[in-house]
Amino acid sequence: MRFSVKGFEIHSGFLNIEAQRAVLDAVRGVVAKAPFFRPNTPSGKPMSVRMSAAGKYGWFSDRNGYRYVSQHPDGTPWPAIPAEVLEIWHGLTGLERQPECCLINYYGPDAKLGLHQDRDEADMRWPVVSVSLGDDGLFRMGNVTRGGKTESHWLRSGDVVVMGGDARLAYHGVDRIRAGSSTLLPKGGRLNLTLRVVE
Ligand code: MD6
Ligand code: FE
Repeated sequence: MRFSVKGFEIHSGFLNIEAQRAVLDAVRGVVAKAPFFRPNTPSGKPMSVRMSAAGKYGWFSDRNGYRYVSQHPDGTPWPAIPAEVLEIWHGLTGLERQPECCLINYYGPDAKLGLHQDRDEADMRWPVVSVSLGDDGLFRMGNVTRGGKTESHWLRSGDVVVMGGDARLAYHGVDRIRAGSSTLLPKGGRLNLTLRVVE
């Protein structure tokens, strides 16, 4: 089922359980080489979400601000974006252009992600595609400027969101997860992959 909330295109149940497991296995392969870390916000507080990445660039944050970097904090290049994940990008966007970053976010039971814009990329005409696995996450969608009305939707395992067009610079965030709502991840929690063209 596909519908739109404030310009965010939500593909509910896009990945069936087998496809979710295949993507999860691929993500495990990435995280084995590029372990999760907790970035600090520019103000110096550790984020509650754990992060890793695949592709030419990963996303990073510390006292020097938010930015894309070509290496994991341990100094090694990021692993390649798995084919299973690229397939989702191409299947939904129809683009020939490949994403250069697959950011991997892991939410434990108490993790959340404040309202933000994705604006560290060079060209906002490219969409961002986001894949949810594991526990449900309450996704809040707002406007291209801070403030105003927001709408929330529970993203479930296998849901894919395309943020493009007028929604590309819309504020969004994850208020909370519903711990224990999915059995996909044996230890629970929520994984979110976001695919972006960076350059
Ligand atoms: C998340 N997602 O769902 C966080 N960004 O865990 C994002 O921040 C996001 O879902 C850009 C486009 C789609 C998203
Ligand atoms: Fe985002």
